[in-house]
Amino acid sequence: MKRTIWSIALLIISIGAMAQKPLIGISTGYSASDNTASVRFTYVDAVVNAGGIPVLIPLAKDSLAAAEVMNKVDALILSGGEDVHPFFYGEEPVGALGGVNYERDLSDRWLLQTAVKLNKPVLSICRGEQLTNVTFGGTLYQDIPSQFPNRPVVQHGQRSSGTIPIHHVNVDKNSHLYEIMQQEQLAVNSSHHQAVKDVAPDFKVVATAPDGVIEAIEGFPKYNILGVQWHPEYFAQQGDKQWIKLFEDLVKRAGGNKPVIKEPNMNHTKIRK
Ligand SMILES: [Mn+2]
Repeated sequence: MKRTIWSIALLIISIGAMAQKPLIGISTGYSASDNTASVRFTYVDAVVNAGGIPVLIPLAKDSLAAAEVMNKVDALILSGGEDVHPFFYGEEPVGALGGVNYERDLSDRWLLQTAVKLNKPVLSICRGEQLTNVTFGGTLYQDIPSQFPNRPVVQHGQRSSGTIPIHHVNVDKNSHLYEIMQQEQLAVNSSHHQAVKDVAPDFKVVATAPDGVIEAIEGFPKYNILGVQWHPEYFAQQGDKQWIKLFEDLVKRAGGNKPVIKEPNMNHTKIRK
């Protein structure tokens, strides 16, 4: 009898703990030719390691579908992917523009706009960061190597595994990113050839690469959005305690608790020049 009472008590405590876990929506890639929605498991594991419940969001076919799903989740991660269509910032495509996915651009924009309307926090990553900047009125370099004014640029399209930090970024001490990471310099991975050019109104640049390429933007306090140009989920998937903080921050902004991290620290951020 005693054991039964204890089991019930533990179950209630467990459910109570589970209730603290927010639902973290993750935008997915969309392939019309393959008829698939997909996303790297790095995002999923990063959310789980940070104490959130990952929910994959397939392409929204209209703004209502985006609003319905955003109404159910507690936060949004805008994941990486194709180049943003230059029409969204009033430009014609340059020769070096990569593949674009207009339907996904629309879906991601609806998700983002609804997240803001519903005051749901956002972490946008790589293409997600670029799309965030464009959605709120900013512009992009369509292709860093051929358009960025300062030469030479560091390698932003790394040829190494995404689990290897390839260049540094300098972090603005007066930023939410610094509050999370507590480091003025971070070693990051880099898998992009586009970057923020003109930052959107009410957003500010909070990290730049040594060549001046913008690597992170924030919309606080007007927009509950942090956008990073690199891929922290690769490190967070492996249990890197430092980079999991970025996802724990999203979980916290979504109303959840800081989880207990059991995984080992992979020490990616210790690599320095
Ligand atoms: Mn980079």
